Amino acid sequence: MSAQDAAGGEGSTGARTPLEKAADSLTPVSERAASDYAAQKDRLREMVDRAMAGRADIETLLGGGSLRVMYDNDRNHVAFMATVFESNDFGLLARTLPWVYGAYRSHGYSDDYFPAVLNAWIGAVRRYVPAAHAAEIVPVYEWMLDHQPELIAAADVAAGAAAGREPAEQVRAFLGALLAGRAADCQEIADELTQRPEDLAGFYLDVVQPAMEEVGRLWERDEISVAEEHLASAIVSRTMAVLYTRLVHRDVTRGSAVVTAATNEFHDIGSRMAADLLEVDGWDVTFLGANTPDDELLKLMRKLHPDVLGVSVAMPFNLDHARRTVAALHEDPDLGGTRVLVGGRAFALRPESAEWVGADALAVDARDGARIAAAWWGTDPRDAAGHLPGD
Ligand code: B12
Repeated sequence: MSAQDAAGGEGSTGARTPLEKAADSLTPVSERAASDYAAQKDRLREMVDRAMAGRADIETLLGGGSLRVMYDNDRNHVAFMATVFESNDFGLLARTLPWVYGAYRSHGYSDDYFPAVLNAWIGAVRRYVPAAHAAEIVPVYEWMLDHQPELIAAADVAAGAAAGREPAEQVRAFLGALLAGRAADCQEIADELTQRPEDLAGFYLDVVQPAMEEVGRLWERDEISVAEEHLASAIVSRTMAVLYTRLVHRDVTRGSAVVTAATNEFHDIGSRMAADLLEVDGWDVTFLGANTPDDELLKLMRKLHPDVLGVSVAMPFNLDHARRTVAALHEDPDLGGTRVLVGGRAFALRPESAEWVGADALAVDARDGARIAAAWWGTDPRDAAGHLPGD
């Protein structure tokens, strides 16, 4: 199964949006222009930080938001745009921008912030990227400026669709306990729903994942704080650790896997689920958690020679890290036998990115990851609907 096949599957976000179609008009950027932009990332960001912080109207533009968060956003922006230019995937740009506009606006940023910051990026690109290559990059920023109304409308549509969803009863109960900081109640719900190792997938995918996605929507709408988001993540990690010791100790009946979040990727709950479900399914799993540096991962891979490497990417601006890891793996003759499985929110947004990263397959969720790995190993105990015995 190739990443291409998987891209058309369950995880696909469906038909192309009008913005994606509009982005077809953009001219691909040359490799040298993309690498000049990437090489100047820090300077570009510093100039934009300074230009924005120095504006007399900055408080109004940020709607009371902090400069610290704006600096983080600028760092994320330049990393993301470097990936867009390197991949020439303007569909990724068109898929991600409405989320960015929606999240910034619900955190109080004024609509005037976007043209202000985009013009600041154009100024920085003209200043630091050689003119011939700046001439390739600037039209992409101008395209964003020209599509302000469409971007704002798309952000509203996305927010409306998310607001219409009502979480299921168990998800509401788990989410309520998470946000109230009642770790013991979360554990009780988890214990009730997971009598056997086979129950883990259902609890992870049908309760924890939607609850965490709702946490994300609440944060995006500025209804909970970053601290509450951290609280929810911390309780989920503790709950999963208890379930792991109680349920995930099976004989190894398949190969070995290393599972990690990409470099700079701090979302590790999804990869942890993938690791647990592989282990339940008989794999010998080494789980590394968040933000594993590429070079250190490679060193460990050379020691372990796993059959499968699972890499998780939630943030589109970390796709290039995953790509570098996979490229380094493919260049190493000792690691020729390792197949790469990717998963995470970045690919749900843009399944085509799995191919760009160089993955052998894309998993739409953690259960799918175990199914793909089992198929690679050659013995898949699941029925035609993809369920494990007892699922
Ligand atoms: C908790 C959280 C955090 C925590 C993470 C803690 C932790 N230990 O993981 C912290 C606070 C660190 C964080 C930071 C950030 N976050 Co955050 N975060 C979330 C949140 C609320 C939940 C993530 C989660 O656990 N989801 C549940 C898991 C189970 O889902 P999943 O990751 O998709 O994994 C499933 C599948 O994708 C798959 N899978 C995933 N990986 C793999 C790997 C393999 C090998 C396989 C087989 C399968 C697989 O299996 C899983 C189960 O099915 C999401 C909301 C959301 N919709 O996910 C936002 C979210 C992802 N974050 C977001 C943002 C913006 C950020 C920050 C930039 C700012 C911030 N909020 O602080 C930083 C970026 C940090 C970085 N460099 O990575 C945005 C991203 C928007 C976008 N453009 O895509 C989101 C969507 C919130 C939102 N609605 O706006 N975040």
